Amino acid sequence: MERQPLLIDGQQTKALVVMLRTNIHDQTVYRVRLDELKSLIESLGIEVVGEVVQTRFRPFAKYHVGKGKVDDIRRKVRRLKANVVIFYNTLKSSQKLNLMQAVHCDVIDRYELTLEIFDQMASDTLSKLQIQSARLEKQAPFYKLQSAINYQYDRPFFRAGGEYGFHAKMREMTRSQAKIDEEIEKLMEDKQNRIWQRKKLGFPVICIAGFYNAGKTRLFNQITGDDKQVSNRPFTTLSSKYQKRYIDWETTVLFIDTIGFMLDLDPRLIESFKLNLLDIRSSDLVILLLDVSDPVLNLDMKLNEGIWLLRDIGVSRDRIIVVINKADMDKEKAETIGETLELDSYKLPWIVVSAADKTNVPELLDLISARVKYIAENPPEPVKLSPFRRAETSVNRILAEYPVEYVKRYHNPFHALVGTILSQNTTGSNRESAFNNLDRTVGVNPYYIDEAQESKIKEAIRSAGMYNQRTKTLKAISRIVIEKYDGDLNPVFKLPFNEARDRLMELPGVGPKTADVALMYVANRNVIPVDTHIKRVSKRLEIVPEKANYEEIRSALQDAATPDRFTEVHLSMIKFGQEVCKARNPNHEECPLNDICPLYEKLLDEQSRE
Ligand SMILES: Nc1nc2c(ncn2[C@@H]2O[C@H](COP(=O)(O)OP(=O)(O)OP(=O)(O)O)[C@@H](O)[C@H]2O)c(=O)[nH]1
Ligand code: SF4
Ligand SMILES: [Mg+2]
Repeated sequence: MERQPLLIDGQQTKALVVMLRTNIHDQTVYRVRLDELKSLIESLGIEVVGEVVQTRFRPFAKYHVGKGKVDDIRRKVRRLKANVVIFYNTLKSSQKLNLMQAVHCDVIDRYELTLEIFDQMASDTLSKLQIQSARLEKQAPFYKLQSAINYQYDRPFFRAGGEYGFHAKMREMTRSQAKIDEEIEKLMEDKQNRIWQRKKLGFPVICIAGFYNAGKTRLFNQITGDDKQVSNRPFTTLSSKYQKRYIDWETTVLFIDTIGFMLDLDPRLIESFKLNLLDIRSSDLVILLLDVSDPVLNLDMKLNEGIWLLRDIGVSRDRIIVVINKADMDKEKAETIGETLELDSYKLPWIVVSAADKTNVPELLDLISARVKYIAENPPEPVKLSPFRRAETSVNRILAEYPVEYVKRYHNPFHALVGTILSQNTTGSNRESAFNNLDRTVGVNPYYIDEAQESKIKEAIRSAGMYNQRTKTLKAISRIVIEKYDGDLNPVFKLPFNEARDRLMELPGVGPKTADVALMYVANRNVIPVDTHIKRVSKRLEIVPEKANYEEIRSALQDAATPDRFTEVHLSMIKFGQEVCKARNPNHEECPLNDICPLYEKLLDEQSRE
């Protein structure tokens, strides 16, 4: 399908591309990257009218490129009648704004361009929401800056419109961002559960991954008999597709077709599309698909970047099969490509196929079947360390080293709430004795607590500390539970997870942790509640950034474990935090995670410098 040209103010969009080449010795690779950018731009129907490349090992603060280059860009924009400047490099909001003022036209970077392509290709709700969220996140600082200097520039990328009321726009953006993130959260949970359900079926999962346009979907269709959309436009597939296929009497596998990679993949895109990447990570085997018709230099870069990307996502080398596709397009090159790329030296199984005329497709299936059997007998070591995998490695080790036997503590929702409220900032045994006293002398029931004298409750829960405040909270909760829920919280616990959580958090003294703990214990909901130990451990191990909030920690940990182990993760991490990674005097030397702990590494560094 031909792309209709994109229009700005009724004129066809003409782009000037700009790159700051930071490796002064690089004479060829930057060309491949720039050409890829151009073909991405052209896929949107935009004409590329010229390019500007500057070589400098570090970007300039004001415009990313130097002032002289900016003059050059402005002159070229005027002469070539360009109406958008597209940077290969990622721009800061201030740089984008300075550039727009200096060159008098729209300026975007490759990240925004990719989001524009994704936006046009997205057909399912989750992809659309993920793109909207990524866009808003990128635009917010820009609008803030624009608003701050009261500069009225009325044309965000490709969307001409009337005057922008910046403050109204900011408010609207913040509101929609929160709403979108909430919807994504719901869909993510759904999808994660489906991944887990699929795993439980027990079929080996084979994911077809690789760069956009390599022919992943065409191969997927060829193998499974499906009819998913294939096209030569980049990123035709944004959300994963699944299909079972019988290979031989011993092997039935589930194939997954996924989102394509691009060179220099921006980590923010990885973050936005982490659910698709979860599909890749949770697969037993990953096909890294390449297109033989690409120039050899591109193929070589894609092969190496592909292996690294898979490693970052968490796929060990033993799980990778390299498949070179489109053999029908250049048979001669296809025959020698193994040698040209020195594929044997990678020590990965590889094969050349054609999804179009089925060349070697049966052989590929045989290879898959053999690898599935091999991996079943020789399960590969999990990938050692990468930022993407830190969470998973840490969680797995903590689970292995600090097992906790799960004893279902509460069966009754109200008991769970009261127990959790009593447990805040106190030890397990103090909580237990306060709870038992309360049950014996008053009764852990909203009606009894509502009627009881405050002094009686205080006396009963004294051992947990903060008894004045806690008594008030328990009384207030009991009243609401009686008035709003006729004394019975059971129906609330049967609501969909997010709704149940919202209802519980409306109760006084109930924050996300208390709600999550209650939902986990009573309703067996798949959630990892984050307490103070888990928060500390997650930050020290850099599973999350220092400023991460409750939701970010919960989400990072839940991504790192399968839902059947969420409760264990919660309990084991607390045990690890209490026994080893303590708030004061953590036992770094004895810690089984010290080889992957950034905090420990920093401490050792400091010691060696002293
Ligand atoms: N000649 C030839 N063309 C192929 C072959 N496999 C795929 N193609 C073509 O390559 C283009 C991209 O194919 P897709 O299957 O959509 O590629 P993809 O990897 O799924 O791409 P994205 O979903 O965008 O990441 C289409 O025009 C296909 O018809 C092949 O074996 N031979
Ligand atoms: S090395 Fe120290 S800081 Fe790091 S996880 Fe272990 S105990 Fe905690
Ligand atoms: Mg596809």
